[in-house]
Amino acid sequence: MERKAALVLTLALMFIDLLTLSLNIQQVEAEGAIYIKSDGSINPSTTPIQREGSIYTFTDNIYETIVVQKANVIIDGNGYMLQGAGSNNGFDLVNINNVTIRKTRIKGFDYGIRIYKSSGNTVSGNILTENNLRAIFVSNSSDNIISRNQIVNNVGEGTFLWLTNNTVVASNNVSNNGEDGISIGYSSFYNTIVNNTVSNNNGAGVSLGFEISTSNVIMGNTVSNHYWTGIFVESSSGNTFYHNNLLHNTNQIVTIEATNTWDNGYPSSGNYWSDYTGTDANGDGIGDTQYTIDATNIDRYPLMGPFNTFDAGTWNGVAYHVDVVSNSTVSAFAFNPERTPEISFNATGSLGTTGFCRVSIPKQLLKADYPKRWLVLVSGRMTIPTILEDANYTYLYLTYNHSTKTTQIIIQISILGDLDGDGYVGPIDLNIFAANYGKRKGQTGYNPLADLDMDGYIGPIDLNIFAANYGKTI
Ligand SMILES: [Ca+2]
Ligand SMILES: [Ca+2]
Ligand SMILES: [Ca+2]
Repeated sequence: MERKAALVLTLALMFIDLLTLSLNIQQVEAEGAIYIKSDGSINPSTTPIQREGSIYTFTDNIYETIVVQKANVIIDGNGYMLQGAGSNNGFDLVNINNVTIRKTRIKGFDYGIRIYKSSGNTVSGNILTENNLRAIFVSNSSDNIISRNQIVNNVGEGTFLWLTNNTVVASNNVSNNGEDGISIGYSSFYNTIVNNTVSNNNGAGVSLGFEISTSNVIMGNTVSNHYWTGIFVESSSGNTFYHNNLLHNTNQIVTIEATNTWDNGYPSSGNYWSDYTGTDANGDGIGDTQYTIDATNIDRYPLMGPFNTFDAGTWNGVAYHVDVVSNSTVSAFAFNPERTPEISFNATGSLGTTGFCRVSIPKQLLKADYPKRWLVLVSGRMTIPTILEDANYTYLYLTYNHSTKTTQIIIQISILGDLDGDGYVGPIDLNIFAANYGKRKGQTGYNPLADLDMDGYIGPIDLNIFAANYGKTI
């Protein structure tokens, strides 16, 4: 009994010790912190931050926690450092909305940025390194945006969403962190994890675990080179993963007691898995056999090459992307909306191999309706692509040979009958058409571009179409 009483006493003393310690820490933290106060003032006023209206700009490095108590402000690190001594939070946002934190190098805290019970905040264009627990920690919050940050070389996790909804994590580089790269946990719903580069983290690249998280969408991310696993899912079902590239992870995925969706239907497709061994006999860029994770987790439409997405500009207030799935390295993407609208990009690959690409073009951006059609130029040669469609996209599939030169691919809208591709149906086209007239597919002189109804014969039907379009421009 004595021993037990002594133990209880010891524990009680330890508890009081811990309590005192934590109170002290809180006091120290409060004394050392910098406040952007609800009245807009900065405390202490000697802090190297310049205020201009609602914009607060660093004028030097800062070595204390910044507690943001004012809503609707922008805090611009201006490339300076916010550096801690290995504890506390860098930026602390509690019960505060519509704050933007940008262009700050945040280093050496427990949490580089903590967002708690807050919404409408944006964290963008920051560099977060060497933070101990989580570089960015969003909890009990909704409708925040974490975009275009470098979240690299942190001791703990990259980004953690905890009890958090409707938050977008987009276009970040989340690499070389000591634990998980991007984590979604503890009942987090309707978040979108999109277009991030996630590589070489010591935990999982993307993790959905710790209690049920559902209705999250994970798309367009490249998750590569994880020693343990690219994706980890535990007890979280009803999430959707598609258009991700899973490259060279020891385990591409570890899933425990979870059922999730791994594709976006056909022809939109699923993910690219670097260990997929299937083939594509029907030439649509999608493997002919499914990628099976386990009995309830199946990617029905695995891609035959990595997924790339490109910015095609903002038109009438809508931001458009063109996606290219290809076994080539794709570069120099451009969208030109001029008179003959076109998309162009370069493709390179190993000499002597066959390249393919599958280009997904939003119909709202570019559409070829009869009597117009898609025209593809591969290194200047006209090619007719295989075309698939769904409600929102046209998918163009084409193949070519990789050579020592870069293959330039141009996708244009053409008018039927414009056989020389100058955007006008005129005398030159008539000469070409006349030379091709009467030819069948397989015969010398059969020009698929002159077979305007694509029935395998260049004859009277084609002549009628040609005549109807004569003199027209695109
Ligand atoms: Ca196929
Ligand atoms: Ca022409
Ligand atoms: Ca024909």
